[in-house]
Amino acid sequence: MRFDVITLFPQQFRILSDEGVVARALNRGIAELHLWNPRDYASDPHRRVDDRPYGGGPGMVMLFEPLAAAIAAARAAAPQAQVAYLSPQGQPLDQAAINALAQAPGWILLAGRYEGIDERVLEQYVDQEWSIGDYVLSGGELPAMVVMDAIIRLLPGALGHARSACEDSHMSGLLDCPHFSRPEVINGQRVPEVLLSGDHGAIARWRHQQALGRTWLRRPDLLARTTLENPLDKQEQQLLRDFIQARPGAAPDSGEIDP
Ligand code: 9D3
Repeated sequence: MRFDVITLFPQQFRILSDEGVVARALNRGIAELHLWNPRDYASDPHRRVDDRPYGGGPGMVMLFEPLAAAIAAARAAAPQAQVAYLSPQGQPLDQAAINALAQAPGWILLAGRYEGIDERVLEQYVDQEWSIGDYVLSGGELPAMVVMDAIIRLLPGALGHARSACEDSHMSGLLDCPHFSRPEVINGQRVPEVLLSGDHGAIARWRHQQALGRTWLRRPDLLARTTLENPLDKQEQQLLRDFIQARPGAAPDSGEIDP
């Protein structure tokens, strides 16, 4: 998959290519990253990329012309790609959205700075608008990197072991179970006995029960949505009942009770 990123801060993307899963995928040719700086497309002698907003107010707005020229250059190099603008006003992404985005041949990602971009860029060039959550960041670069990381790790061959991506927390719609490694005892805290039993059936049931129980406790919203699409079978219902019964007083964090 090919990514073309429009950014005033192309150096920030070295975080992706320096080390880790994404860096390996880039080196193996599983994904490609191309960076386009609107400043290189600014036509005036001062290479301006921002100006004051019409109507007044604080902050600056990214100018139409350098952005449009950078997007046009990226489009010519990646004609199959759609343009996505990272913005707090965008569609909030979740794992289901990322899974769908991973099917595209490529994306042109527009990372904004300042207060935002001239609205006419959106009207003329942008196909999709994405947010990574309801909190305020100082630009679209980190969101672009977050989205690329989430997509690239799904691409065939990006992870060492093929199983890990689809067994992930959120892929199943449930939170992950707890994990333990050596040593068996740390400051008096023992590894749960079942994990040392060698009984693979019992271990799988315990992990599934922990995933169900932790999702019920911490993310009842997630459990409700997941079970709406894919209801718990009899065995899963029993695992969750046993988890809840083993913890007197436990209730979902939100305190939500079904009406
Ligand atoms: C504090 C400035 N805000 C005006 C009241 C508007 C604003 C403009 C630009 C807020 C944030 C940003 C920069 N953020 C992004 O470019 C961004 C973002 C985010 O801040 N949160 C979640 N997802 C995203 S995607 C891009």
